[in-house]
Amino acid sequence: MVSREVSLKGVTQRRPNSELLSVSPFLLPFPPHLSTGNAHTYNGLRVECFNSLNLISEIVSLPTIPIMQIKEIDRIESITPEAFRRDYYEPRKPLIITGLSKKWAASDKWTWDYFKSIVGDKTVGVYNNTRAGAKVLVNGADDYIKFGDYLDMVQQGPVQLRIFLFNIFQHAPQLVDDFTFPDELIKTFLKKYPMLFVGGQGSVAHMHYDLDLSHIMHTQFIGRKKVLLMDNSQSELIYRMPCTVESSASFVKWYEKLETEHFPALNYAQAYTTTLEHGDTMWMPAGYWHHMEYIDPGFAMSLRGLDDTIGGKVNAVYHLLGLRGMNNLLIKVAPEWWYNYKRKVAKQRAEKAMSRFV
Ligand SMILES: O=C(O)CCC(=O)C(=O)O
Repeated sequence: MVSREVSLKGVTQRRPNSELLSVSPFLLPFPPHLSTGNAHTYNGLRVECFNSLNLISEIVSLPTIPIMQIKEIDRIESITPEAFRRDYYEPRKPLIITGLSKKWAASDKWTWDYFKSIVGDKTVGVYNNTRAGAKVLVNGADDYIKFGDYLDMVQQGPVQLRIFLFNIFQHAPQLVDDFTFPDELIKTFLKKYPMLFVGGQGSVAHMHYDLDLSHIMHTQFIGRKKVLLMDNSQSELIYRMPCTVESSASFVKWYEKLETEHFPALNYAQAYTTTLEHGDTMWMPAGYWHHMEYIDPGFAMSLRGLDDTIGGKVNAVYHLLGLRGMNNLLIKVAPEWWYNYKRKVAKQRAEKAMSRFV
């Protein structure tokens, strides 16, 4: 276990590195923008340098300012359906199941070369890292290229291009024999819609939640991906823009610096994090916000399950038909006005939500 010595309120302890991120936000009174350049690293230095600020704040009685609470997502090798339902599904809490995909043929069989050999000639939409501007329609691709050419490109070096919601299984139905739906955990899987996500090193899926509000089992096959998740109840604190599933704040490299100068309500939000690695399956409850950064080139598959509550289903229909339609219509007819209006309303709502804490 990799660990470092950390010094908190005069007490020095040795703590595993894996704990430092989850420990530090609860203990530190200062938000990231008051930090030194070493804050938001994973190496424990952040804890140490804030310790002196803690001490100063105690001596001169500075007010305590919260910072975003970020916890590591629970990890488990396997779980019974009863425990999953009780501890994760019902409370809507994310989980990483490390053993679920181990018995799948896909675990070893799905490689870059294998995908290229079976669907390399199909044309796919690719998405760059630029966040949607005033005139960009929801889910509009930035370019179209052959899947095989894209796979060659991402293996050669950092490429900030992603493939998003690719139904590779329509082109190569034999792939569905390489895995099994974990029906014992979720009973409502949409079996026709397993989806592939691919990204080059450095590519980013910006903070959003999924329009269809489905529960997701997201299995990472190749490469590591850094994830930040938040329950939908955090929407106002993270500047959700009206008629969208997007935040007006950027979370790019959030682990180095959060944009709290411009988006102070982020300090009051609660989040979960992990780094997904080969074989990890992440359970992400319906409506969860997610932001993902590709540390390495990699790919993952999402299995989607309908929310089994009536409210969830109605909300999904509203999101897919009403909300997306309205957003796209306003992007077409009044792009600049709508772009600014969405941001203004997100800010007003965040300030109101933040005022409940202060
Ligand atoms: O892994 C990715 O590229 C994005 C995943 C995602 O947004 C999703 O599963 O909804």
